[in-house]
Amino acid sequence: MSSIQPKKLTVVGAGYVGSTCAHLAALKNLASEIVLIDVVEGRPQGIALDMNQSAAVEGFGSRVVGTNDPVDTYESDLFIVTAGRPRTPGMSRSDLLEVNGRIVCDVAESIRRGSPDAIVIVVTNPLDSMVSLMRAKLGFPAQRVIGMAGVLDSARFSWFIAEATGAGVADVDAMVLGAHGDSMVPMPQYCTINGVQVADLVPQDEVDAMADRTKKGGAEIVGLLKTGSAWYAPASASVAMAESILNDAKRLLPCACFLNGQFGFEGLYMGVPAVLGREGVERIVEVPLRTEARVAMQKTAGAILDDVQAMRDLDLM
Ligand code: A3D
Repeated sequence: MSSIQPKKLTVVGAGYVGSTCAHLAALKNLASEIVLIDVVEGRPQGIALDMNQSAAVEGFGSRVVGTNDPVDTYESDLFIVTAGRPRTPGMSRSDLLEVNGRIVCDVAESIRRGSPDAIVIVVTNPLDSMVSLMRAKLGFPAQRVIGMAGVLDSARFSWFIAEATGAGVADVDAMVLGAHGDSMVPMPQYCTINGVQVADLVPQDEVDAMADRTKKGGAEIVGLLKTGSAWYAPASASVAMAESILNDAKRLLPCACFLNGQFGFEGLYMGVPAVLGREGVERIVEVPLRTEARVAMQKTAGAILDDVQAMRDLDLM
């Protein structure tokens, strides 16, 4: 087991995604103190007690603190924000804009007040607009406010590729860029199995079908669960980003980053490959895009800007 760092990680929202994030982070000894905060009284405290009792079996050294008081989150190094409603069948992520937008505004206020140097990973949907809103409310440098989506969407694509090819999923690398929604942009050109292009192993129509299933990957799970959305893979993806930041591992991961001219876009958050380290987004990597992907990135930017406009119309930002 890795040694423990004297760091404070706060997970906001002790629901399915948040509590799974806190447990995964503890299992990985990611931070000496892991704070789990929720508005529901007793829930984060109960979950924290349960998790701390699992430490005796698992042997992790992180201490989990459950709370309803934002003061307990002060001076955190990193936040993973999962507070907000998930989708139910028939809902698009954008249907959550108003209710989750108000929650993100509240959460931003306590982060700004008590942890002005923190890095913030946003998970709450609709992801691209919620991360834009978080940044606007925090006023932090953009490299310290990042959205989680690309790691999850790429992991979903990887799983479908592994299933279709029979390859071990650990050997599969996939990449999905753009918005976290129907307009996301799977990048078959960057999908490989131990360096071998998936496009060289699988007919194009099968690759297209896997890319399409990836775009609908969240809705497929919502349809099966009926009462909420996915949480295991979303939590794994969020903790992978947190791990790269807290351990300064400088992993190249697709995440929602603020673009300042990269890929030809200015002033919006979008899923792009980025190096994550102790400073947050340390570099955005402008991989070459084929014409098809360029057109898809334009379309995805349009969808993101529509949601940002909807937030302005709601007076959220
Ligand atoms: P759920 O299990 O309902 O948990 C949400 C928790 O947030 C609940 O316990 C609420 O009490 C809590 N909460 C509400 N307001 C606040 C607040 N102001 N401060 C602290 N806690 C609060 O949902 P979930 O865990 O399944 O999903 C959480 C969010 O993540 C939803 O918006 C999902 O849509 C989103 N999500 C995003 C992805 C992405 O890939 C971006 C994947 C999965 C889920």
